[in-house]
Amino acid sequence: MSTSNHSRPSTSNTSRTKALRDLLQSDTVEFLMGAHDGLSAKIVEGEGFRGIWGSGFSIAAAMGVRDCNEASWTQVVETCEQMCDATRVPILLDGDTGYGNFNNVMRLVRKCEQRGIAGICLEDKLFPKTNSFINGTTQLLASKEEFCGKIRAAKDTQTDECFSVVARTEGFIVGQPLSDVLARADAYYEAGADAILVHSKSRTSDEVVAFAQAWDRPCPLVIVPTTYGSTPSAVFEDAGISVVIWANHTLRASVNAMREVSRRIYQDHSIADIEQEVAPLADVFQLQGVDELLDAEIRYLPTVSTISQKQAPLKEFASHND
Ligand code: SPV
Ligand code: MG
Repeated sequence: MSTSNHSRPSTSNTSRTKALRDLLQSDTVEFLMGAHDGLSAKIVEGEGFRGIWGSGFSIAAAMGVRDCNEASWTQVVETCEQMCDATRVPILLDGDTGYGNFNNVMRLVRKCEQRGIAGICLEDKLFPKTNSFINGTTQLLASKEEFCGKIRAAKDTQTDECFSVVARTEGFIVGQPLSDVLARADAYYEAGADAILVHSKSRTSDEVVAFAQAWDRPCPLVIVPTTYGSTPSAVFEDAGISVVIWANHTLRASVNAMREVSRRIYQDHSIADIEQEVAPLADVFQLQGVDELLDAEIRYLPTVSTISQKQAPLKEFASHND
């Protein structure tokens, strides 16, 4: 066993689950930022976010597929594991419907715990789900009873007591009235949910604020204000919302950036004018942790002369960044 004290500090799974639970139960409003791969997760963490939303929509889009369970659950969990490996903050995985019935949920929770994922959000639609903003009127909800079984199965399966199960109701998405949405959330709380995510596709925050005002259970509320993003966060805080998820903005920012750079290089047949506008290689090396490798080379390679030709360019670019 190595006695080195130079190794990268790690964050144990337990401290991440505790960190997510603390965010959910915080007295002030907290924010999770969506990410879809190791790089975006690292960038989100680097900008100060204390937790990450493993967005199903964004992970699917990054794979070039629809947010309709076209990506398999193992692909999603593997992607989320890469995000965990790249960061130390907790990740709440968007687990959609749990990819099947209660039994699939149980296996999903086991795998999430094994991979260092701090919590999972399950939604009360039918598998295969469709993104909430696609043709919502044709979307079907699971029965309250069936979904409660999934929540109970998830809670009974987790081995880390701080692993969080967030129950997401899509009642407003399919046009249910407030009373029905509240009844669903109430049942999910009784089934053991650690928080309720109440989703809405309204252009205003009225639905979720009305929900929050009527919610009298000691159970945190989570929202995803993608369509009502112009609402100031103070409104959410005043309404008693615990966690706000900015779900998909890293993915959408990357779409614009990749399209623009591809368009210009295609038109110009040159990269000359673009160089100053893209991230320097040294920046990417830093995000990849090349410094750590250079440090390890000094400790583990017998002599500098043994550094392979393949590794040498990394050193060169890294030092140009100084
Ligand atoms: C996601 O990010 O995958 C979500 C949030 O579920 S939303 O797309 O806004 O429904
Ligand atoms: Mg989703």
